[in-house]
Amino acid sequence: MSKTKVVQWDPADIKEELLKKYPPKVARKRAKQIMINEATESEAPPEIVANVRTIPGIITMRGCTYAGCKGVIMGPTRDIVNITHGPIGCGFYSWLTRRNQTSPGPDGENYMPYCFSTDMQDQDIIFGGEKKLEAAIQEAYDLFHPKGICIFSTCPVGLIGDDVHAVAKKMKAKLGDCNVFAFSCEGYKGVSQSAGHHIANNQVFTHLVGENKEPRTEEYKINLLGEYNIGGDGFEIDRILKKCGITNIATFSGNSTYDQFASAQHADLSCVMCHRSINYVADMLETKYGIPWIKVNFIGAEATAKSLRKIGKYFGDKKLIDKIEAVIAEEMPEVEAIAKDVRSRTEGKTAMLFVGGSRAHHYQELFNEMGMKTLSAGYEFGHRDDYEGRRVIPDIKIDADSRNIEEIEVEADPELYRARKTEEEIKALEDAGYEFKHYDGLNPDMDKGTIVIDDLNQYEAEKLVELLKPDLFCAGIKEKFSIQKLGVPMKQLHSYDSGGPYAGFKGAINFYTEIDRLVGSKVWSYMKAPWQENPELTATFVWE
Ligand code: CFM
Repeated sequence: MSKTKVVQWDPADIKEELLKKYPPKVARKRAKQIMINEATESEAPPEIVANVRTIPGIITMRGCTYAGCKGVIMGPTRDIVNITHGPIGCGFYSWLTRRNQTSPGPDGENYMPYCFSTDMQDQDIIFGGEKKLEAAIQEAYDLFHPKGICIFSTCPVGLIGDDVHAVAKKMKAKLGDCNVFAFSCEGYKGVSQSAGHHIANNQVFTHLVGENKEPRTEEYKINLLGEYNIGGDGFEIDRILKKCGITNIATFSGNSTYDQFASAQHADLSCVMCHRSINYVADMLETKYGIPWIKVNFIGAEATAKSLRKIGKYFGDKKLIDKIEAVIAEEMPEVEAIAKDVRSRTEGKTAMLFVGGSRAHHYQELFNEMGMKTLSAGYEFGHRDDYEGRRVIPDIKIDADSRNIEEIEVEADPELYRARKTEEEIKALEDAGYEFKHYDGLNPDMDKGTIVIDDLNQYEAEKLVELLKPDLFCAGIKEKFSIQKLGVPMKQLHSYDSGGPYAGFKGAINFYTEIDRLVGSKVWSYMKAPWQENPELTATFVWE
């Protein structure tokens, strides 16, 4: 494929091209998920349809509810034994496939390298798997004596009706010193992994948060919500927080431990990185314990500085504010020098970003810092608020699929609720432009006339690349090689390929230098797909 951009496409034509091959009914549905960003200062961009079922037959980029619960939220916690209740495939294929890093800690309690599964067989499906699950919990306990054991339901478990919660309750009582609880996170439970996040949030909040009553005496205590330590991002953020004198009580859930979750109620502020996966916990912490939450972003050096200042402003203490400024002043010169050098080569280059439910938003910061333009972006499983901002939440229609997920009732705790700021203090901050519980979503990041696409699929991804020829495409492993075969470099923004961290100041430097190499490499222009060289497939028998 030639990389010269011969045609200047109109976004409406691109949309039409993407839809052209579909049968009319499919095209009508997809049209509502492909949005031309027309936001202006005065008017909001058009609505996008999101968090709805993928049309059968389409090769989606999405994962399942079990993946969102077991893999995304609970996966990065090292000292909880995670048992997959189901056939071996679900456990095996979700075993260490996400690059959430951990440090084993002084106690060395780390079960992440293990794969625990009840390995259900045909007879368990027919006669029920509860006994097998009970035995698996007992076996894990006897071997490791962990603080907690979590049970994750896979599709067949839901279909045959095993009562995983009753088993967990029974075993918790029997074992005495081990917190056992379960998740009804069957893969089919929602339209994507997003449902699994919600289910995980509810159970962790119900069974774990608040367990550790030991008071905490550190200064400037925060929770970092929605940071999963992919490629070591969380390590870099923790380095910066520590340098500023900020205490991170609990990360949900990168490099986390049982005790971090159990102590989260001691924080005075929740900082939300990935809004999609964890906003439920942020809200529940506020309702039950009185901890306010703010949106932060540690992807991008400027964004990191901004987020630190936001934390400083909340606590309003001169000592902290000065320290934060000193840290920014110390870290920024190196970042800026490298950004400037890289920018001389990356300025004006173009990218497309299709990742999960928050990174297509966060990473635009890093690309902006390099002078790169995002032509098209979208989420696999974002909801409308992740595109259009939280202001649309009251207008989001609850459908049967969302109703499938339990909404738990949370009330102010009669003993532990403590408003961290008085109403006047909150108001004074807000009057000065401070935003609590605020998130604008992805659309405002995008230039006018760019294309925002929800639940992009294999066909549309290739078509987009063919039409717009970006200098870089960012998505996941399923997309990687099909895009590279089109002669366009592809960066995985889920796993970071083998790179990272990309968060914080050191992460920004890593990202700039890697992307510079990727988009500047000549190798892609030599790329010829096999069918371009030999249009006709030929084959011989091995015995010939
Ligand atoms: Fe949040 Fe994530 Fe993401 Fe996500 Fe994910 Fe991930 Fe992601 Mo892959 S929690 S929504 S379910 S930031 S695993 S660390 S990279 S799709 S954009």
